[in-house]
Amino acid sequence: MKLILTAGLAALVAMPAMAAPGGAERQHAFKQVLLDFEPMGLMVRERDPYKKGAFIQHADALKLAARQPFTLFPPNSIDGKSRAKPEIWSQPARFAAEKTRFFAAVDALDTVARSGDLAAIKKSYAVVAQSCKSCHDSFRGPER
Ligand code: ASC
Repeated sequence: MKLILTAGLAALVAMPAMAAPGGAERQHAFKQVLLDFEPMGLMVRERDPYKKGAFIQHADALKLAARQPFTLFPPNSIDGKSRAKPEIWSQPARFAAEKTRFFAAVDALDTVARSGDLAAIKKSYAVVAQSCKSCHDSFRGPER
């Protein structure tokens, strides 16, 4: 009996953490992506010195970080903090195609990072940035 009560209480306490994710969770996850994407951007724009090892570390981390936000788009998860457009859910194949293209671009950047070929890295970085923009143009609404 005591065990059942304890388990019940634990489930109740855990509920907020288990609530469906919304805009705030997605925005946090996308900000984590920028923590790796922006330092690479500074290097490809030659605002910071290019360092092969640091660039590879960011490219490795980006591969993991880039996947995370896309686990946080369950149906009916537009809330007050969300810029997600309803088209994400009404045109799932188009959204999935953007996601697939983004992951492919991020994976290609990680591969080319290992070459240390800065000209090739710049091109690959631009493909990732274009993928961000393409998805935002179709599926991200204005700030609210
Ligand atoms: C960024 C950022 C984006 C993309 C996009 C690329 O650094 O925050 O949303 O790149 O602007 O065009």
